[in-house]
Amino acid sequence: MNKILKKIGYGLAVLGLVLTMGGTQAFAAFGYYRSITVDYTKVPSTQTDFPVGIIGTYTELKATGSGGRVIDAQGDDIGFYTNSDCATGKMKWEKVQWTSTTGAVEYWVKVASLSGSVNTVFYMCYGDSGVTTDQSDSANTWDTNFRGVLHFGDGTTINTNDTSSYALTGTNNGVTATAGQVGGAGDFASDYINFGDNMASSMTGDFTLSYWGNATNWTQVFSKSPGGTGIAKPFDGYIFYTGQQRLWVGDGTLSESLIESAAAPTSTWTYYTWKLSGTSWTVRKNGAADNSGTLTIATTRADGTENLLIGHNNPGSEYFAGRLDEMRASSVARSNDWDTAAYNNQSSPSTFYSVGTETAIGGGSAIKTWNAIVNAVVKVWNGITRASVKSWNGLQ
Ligand SMILES: [Ca+2]
Ligand SMILES: [Ca+2]
Repeated sequence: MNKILKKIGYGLAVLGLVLTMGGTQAFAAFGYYRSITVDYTKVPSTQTDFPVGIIGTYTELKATGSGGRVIDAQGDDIGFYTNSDCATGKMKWEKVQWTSTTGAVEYWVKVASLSGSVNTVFYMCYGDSGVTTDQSDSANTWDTNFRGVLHFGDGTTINTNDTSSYALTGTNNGVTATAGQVGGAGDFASDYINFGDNMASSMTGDFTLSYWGNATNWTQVFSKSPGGTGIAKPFDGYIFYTGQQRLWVGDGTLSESLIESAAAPTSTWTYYTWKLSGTSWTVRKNGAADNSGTLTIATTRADGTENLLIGHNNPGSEYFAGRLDEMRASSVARSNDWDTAAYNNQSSPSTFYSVGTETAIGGGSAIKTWNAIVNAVVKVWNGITRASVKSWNGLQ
């Protein structure tokens, strides 16, 4: 009898422990998910470690006090997972914006393999009282070939810092927040951002520069050049006299330029990509080929001691007048297919991916979780069946 009582006592202790564990797991879990399905027809070929922009307004992502599902005051209980259990397959993402009252968000989620042949699915998970700290990981969202990533803030507050793993500080000289192509943009008049003598030492070989612009005067988008008659060290985005955008590069002795095929549009959001791959250089506009050429100077560029400026030259009086958004610098030549996928994502997020209806995860029941553990653990421990445990304590 004593032995049996001891066994029951021990069993109760174990069950108590299991109950505690089960309860903890059940309450610290996401309550809901919506699937994100990227349309493969918007991705010309499979891309690796591609940052997908999740940009839109989703009412479930409002705070609970505003009628949504998000519990944490900073929206930290919103996450992205490759599995619909919202517990395994945690992805890397950057949070640029979460507006508690509207559910307007801008996230960049790193997708290990974004397929060009079948739809890619992952999950936006939300509503977890157990998550109260920031789960984003901006530095690891962008692969290390990204040497600069600028989002320009949320449209209300300007942010001129780089969010890539290199985390460069951009000193703001008058650029203000405004609405962008993607979330917020920078509003430039006689303003600029100064990154100091940075970034370009890694960009003396192949590179890719991309940005959205909406301008009345595109004169000077970026510059790392002595200005005047000095050669670009290594690049200078200065407009041609007939109104086309023009990229200069210099190898330390000589410089050379590539010019877009037609004048830059006025006051229209336009996506530009400039890249160098060996002796081939290319300008792309809105995700499609625009102009290309063969570089005749040395394929290794020179990096001078000048400051890298956005919206201005150094020294000089030329300025970009308009809005700039989502600037990226990479120390590799990104493929044309990568560029087209990025354009498709940023120009029309809602057709690049679809969002599934809300699904509740696991019913949210602590007892359900506890019973699952009982079946797996206690049954094996002492031969007690699921039925007898249920009848023993009246739980269903
Ligand atoms: Ca928090
Ligand atoms: Ca932006």
